[in-house]
Amino acid sequence: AETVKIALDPRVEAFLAKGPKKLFIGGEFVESLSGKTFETIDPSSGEMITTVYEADAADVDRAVEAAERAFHGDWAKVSPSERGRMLWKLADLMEEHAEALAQLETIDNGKPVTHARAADVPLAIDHFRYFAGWSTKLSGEVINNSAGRNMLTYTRHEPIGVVGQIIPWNFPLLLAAWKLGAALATGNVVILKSAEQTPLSAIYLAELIQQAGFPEGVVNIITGYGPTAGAAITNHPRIRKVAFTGSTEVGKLIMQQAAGNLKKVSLELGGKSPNIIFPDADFSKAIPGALMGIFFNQGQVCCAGSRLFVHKKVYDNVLADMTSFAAKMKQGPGLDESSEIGPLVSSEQFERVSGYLQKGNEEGATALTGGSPLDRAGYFVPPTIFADVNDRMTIAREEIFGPVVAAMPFDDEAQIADVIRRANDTEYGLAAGVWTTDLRKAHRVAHALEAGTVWVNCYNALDAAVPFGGYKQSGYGREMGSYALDLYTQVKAVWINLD
Ligand code: TXE
Repeated sequence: AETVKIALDPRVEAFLAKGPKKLFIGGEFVESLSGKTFETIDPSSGEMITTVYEADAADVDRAVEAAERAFHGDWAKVSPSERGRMLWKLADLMEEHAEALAQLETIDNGKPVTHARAADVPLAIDHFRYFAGWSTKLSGEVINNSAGRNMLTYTRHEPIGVVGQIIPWNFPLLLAAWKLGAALATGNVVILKSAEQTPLSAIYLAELIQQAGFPEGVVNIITGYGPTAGAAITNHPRIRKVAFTGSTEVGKLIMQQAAGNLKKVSLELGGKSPNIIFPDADFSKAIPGALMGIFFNQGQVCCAGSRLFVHKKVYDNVLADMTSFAAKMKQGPGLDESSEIGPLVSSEQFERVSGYLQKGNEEGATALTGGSPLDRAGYFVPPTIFADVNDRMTIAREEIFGPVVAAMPFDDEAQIADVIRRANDTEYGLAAGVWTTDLRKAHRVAHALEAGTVWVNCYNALDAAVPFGGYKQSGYGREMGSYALDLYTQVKAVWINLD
């Protein structure tokens, strides 16, 4: 395939030229104590981009020291309004560096640069601005209690202290923003570990954090692997909270590790989200919506609409339209501005998703388009639509985390109970989609679906002001919106006897 890659932003070139990339601890860029490094790979070619220092438990200890010093020292002296200004300043700096951030995200993760420019970077900037505003709006309550008439009781919403944050590779910059925004607005200090597949944009962000004026040690960003650096965060007794986004499997490990020191835990995990198209849908919206719902970010989206339920009256037409569109999507390196879909993030993810394609074929599903990985350099799996899927097949039950949709007809006349039962027949509960022009049906289905987000006549819509998180094994807690403040504050009741 012919590709025309864009010229690299000089800031990206300069950034990549000075490797290995360092950890950001106590306001400085430092080598890991072990001196070990690892490679980060360009998924469009399989070639090394640069090397990065590998943190482990000793580096986490060092970050905890720096964070505690900041929490009890300089950060405690910063007023809420100054905190807000620093977050806003960070957003301004990100805007100045938007193109560099977008390109780095594409180089490391593989996603089309047009998407990184239109979604990842502006959403991350917005997120910091939204939470900058919350810095000055935190308050407790004064409570009239019955214990005594001359008793004054009030609550304070205080920061937790040192918080650990562990993020995955699908939206490296945006998820760093989701984690940092709420934690900093509420006055915490942070140790954030990026994913080993995609460390670069978080390190670049650390340079901007340094310029934004946060006192040293307030934000510490480390790069390294899960079982070493990640586990050192969850096991650390002086890190009082861990926020994690990643697989349900590792989410369970995080809870087990955190149980030993009872740190607070919030988890945003996997999904197998149903997307339901009723026969009265506006298909000019539903079809592109269903396609974007599964193919955006190469399907590496926790809330991807990976189980597509289409009413049997319209099933053949909807699938035919989706197939002709998917078959024409231009797939190529993310740095080619004409690419509509890029490679998967890593060789592991490529193997995992290829395994599911094979499983789908073996279990009797029919690939209307795609169905086998591409034979070319890089980790390319084509957009795949499986028809003839039933509810028990592996591809209908397990999170694939690739551009693979399992399409299933449903057959309700007036009743919607059956498709709701099937949609809810999963251990996951992150998101769901409903396409209908019947207002009553839309609300009834939205209420009945067991999911933390329900989109009606849209999909993958996200905003810093709207809570996001999972039912069932898709996680605990809600990020974004005012709900995220609860994840990073603890409530103190103060009693004053006025007698
Ligand atoms: O995720 P991991 P992986 C799902 C998706 C994907 C599968 C595997 O189905 O195919 O997970 O992806 C850190 N203690 N999602 O293996 O391992 C790790 O270093 C502490 C859904 O890449 O969960 C990284 O920073 N930390 C998801 C982060 O956890 C540990 C996004 C996520 O990696 C650790 C990504 C440990 N023992 C994958 N082990 C979503 N919800 O969006 C790993 N980590």
